Amino acid sequence: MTELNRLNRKAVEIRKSLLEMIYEAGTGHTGSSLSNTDILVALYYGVMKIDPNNPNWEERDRYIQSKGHAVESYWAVLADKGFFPKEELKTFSKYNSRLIGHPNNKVPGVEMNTGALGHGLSVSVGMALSAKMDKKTIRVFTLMGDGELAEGSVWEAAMSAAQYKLDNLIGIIDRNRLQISGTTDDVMSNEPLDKKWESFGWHVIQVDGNDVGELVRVFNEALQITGKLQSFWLIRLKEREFQ
Ligand SMILES: Cc1ncc(C[n+]2csc(CCOP(=O)(O)OP(=O)(O)O)c2C)c(N)n1
Ligand SMILES: [Mg+2]
Repeated sequence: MTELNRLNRKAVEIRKSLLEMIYEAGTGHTGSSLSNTDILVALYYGVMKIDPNNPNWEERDRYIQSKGHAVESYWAVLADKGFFPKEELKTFSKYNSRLIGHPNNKVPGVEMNTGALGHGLSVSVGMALSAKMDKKTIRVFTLMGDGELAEGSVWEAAMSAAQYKLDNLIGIIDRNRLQISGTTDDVMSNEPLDKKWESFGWHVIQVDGNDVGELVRVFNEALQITGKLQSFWLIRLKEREFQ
């Protein structure tokens, strides 16, 4: 099996696993989790430096899921990587389970409690800055929703990332054009999205967020760029038609 087939197959397994969890629990964020499954697979199976046997390994890359509600794909990936037993996925959203409806750092592998949108990028800026100060090669990956960008704190963080020249921080936007109460265009349009980020000093790249192979390629390409003020990457879905 080629590497690409392996990753695509993994994405199907993760989707199956998260749908089973949601069915079993009778609750969950189905669309949001399916939306970022390929991004998670690319990061965890093709890009990030992590060690499930040593979740607190100091040199590990950091992943912050700022769009915390999409937790089911996250739990499925962490279990599959071996951060905790897969069997535990059956307890999702049940009484006394640590696999609650949003990421929390009682679960090995989770760096930050998220769910209240708009905070992930700020904390990521702090992590990336401290890695730089400690001269460590840690990379920080932050996944945001496009509806989440209505939170003003995201833009403060975007500005400070440029101020501190954080070329070890990669911001990812899951550009599915939907948020909880409608389309992003109707609720809080953020167009022109690429130009906004560019004007904040970020290097923007657009990629099909459901193409695992492309995602791995683009992440690795982004990571080659160091020492430049504008080595910031924004990943978003190519424009798609929604019926
Ligand atoms: C501060 C805050 N306000 C409101 C919510 C409620 N909420 C949960 S999901 C969501 C929509 C998120 O949309 P988006 O960021 O586009 O995520 P995705 O489409 O990937 O699910 C909202 C508003 C929240 N979690 N946090
Ligand atoms: Mg969205």
